[in-house]
Amino acid sequence: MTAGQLDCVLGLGSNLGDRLGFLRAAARKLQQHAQITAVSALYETDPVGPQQPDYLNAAVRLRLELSPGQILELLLGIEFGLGRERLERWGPRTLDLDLLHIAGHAVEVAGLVVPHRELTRRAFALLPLLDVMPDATDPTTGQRYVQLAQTLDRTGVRELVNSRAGWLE
Ligand code: A4P
Ligand code: MG
Repeated sequence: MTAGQLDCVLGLGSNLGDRLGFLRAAARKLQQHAQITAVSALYETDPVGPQQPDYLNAAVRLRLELSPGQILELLLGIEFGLGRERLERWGPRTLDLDLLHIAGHAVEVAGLVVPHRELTRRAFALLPLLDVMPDATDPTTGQRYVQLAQTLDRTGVRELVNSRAGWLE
């Protein structure tokens, strides 16, 4: 890592259409702007929120030279480009990209809160994050996420067999 680079984890989710295709397309677009240093397994997950189809969730770890605000803009641009329509809170979507965590940084600026507010309450976000950054800690409290994950309800979060090896390739 050089000065100015951020070590981030993004959460990816899709529950409409070709779910894996959307996750792959999003990761490829991210690769145009950043180096992906790790990719999680794929998880089939029961929806949290209104009734809707199951999600496919994953996480990628990125090293990039943008400010947090610029990262959010990049994510929103990719979501928009891949057909995301904003209809209801926590509702179904072709693609959801969340900035889950930035190593060593807590951020609260206009429209952006990192770590993601729901991260430690959601197994569908925290388990993929731990695949790509096993030693991640809360930047404010120093608490290890792996420890928080031990008491998290994992019901409805199913790791897909053999999905760690290269769904992105
Ligand atoms: N925003 C603030 N902080 C962040 C951040 N760290 N990362 C702002 C990304 N965005 C952040 O988010 C709304 C706004 O939050 C963004 O425009 C950004 O300015 P959104 O995802 O576009 O809106 P939303 O979906 O209506 O609400 P919300 O609360 O963000 O939804 P979530 O939390 O993204 O949850 N169930 C399963 N099993 N798997 C899922 O992936 N995802 C959701 C969506 C619901 N249920 C799910 C899943
Ligand atoms: Mg979101």
